[in-house]
Amino acid sequence: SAASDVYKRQVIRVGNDERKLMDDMLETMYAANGIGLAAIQIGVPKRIIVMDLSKDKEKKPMFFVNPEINNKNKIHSIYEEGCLSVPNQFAEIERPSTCEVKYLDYNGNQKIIKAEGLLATCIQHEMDHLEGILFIDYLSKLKKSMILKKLSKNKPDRIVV
Ligand code: GNR
Ligand code: NI
Repeated sequence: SAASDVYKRQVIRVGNDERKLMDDMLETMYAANGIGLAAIQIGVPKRIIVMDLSKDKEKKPMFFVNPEINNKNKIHSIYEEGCLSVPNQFAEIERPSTCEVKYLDYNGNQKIIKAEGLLATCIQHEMDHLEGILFIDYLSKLKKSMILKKLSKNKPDRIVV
C-alpha cells in the first residue's frame, strides 16, 4: 500500500551513510544549479531532501530527513516552478503560502520550522517528489501533455537534420 511504501522509505536513523548521501545530493544539486533535490531524483528511495535557497556566494544548505508537513495555509500563493526532473520547463503553480515542517536535521535532531515564501514552495515541491508527484501533475491535461511533448523533442540524442 501507499502507507507501507512511505514506512519503508522512512529513515530509521541518521547515521554516517545518510550524511554521506546528503553530501552527495547537495553536490549534485549545486552542480545542476538547483535549489532543492529529493533523494529519489538520484535514484535513492529514501525520505531525504536537501535545499539551498541562498542567492549569494555563501552557501546555506538545509537538510530534511523524514519531513512531515502540517498546518498548510488556506491562503495559496503562486510561483513559477521548474524541476531538474523536467528540464527547461517552467509553469506557475499554486500551493499553500505557508506551512510547518517537522523533520530530522543533518545530525538527526528533530526540528520544526515555519516555512513561507520560496521555502514553503520548495519544500512542498520536494515533498511531492517523495510521493512520486511532479509539478506538471498540477497542470491541465493539455499543458502537461504539451510539456511532455516538448521534453520528448528536446532529448539531446535527437538528431536534427
Ligand atoms: O531548482 C529548482 N528550482 C525550483 C524553483 C521553483 C520551485 C521549485 C524548485 S525546485 C527545483 C529543483 C528540483 O527539481 N527539485 O526537486
Ligand atoms: Ni523537482
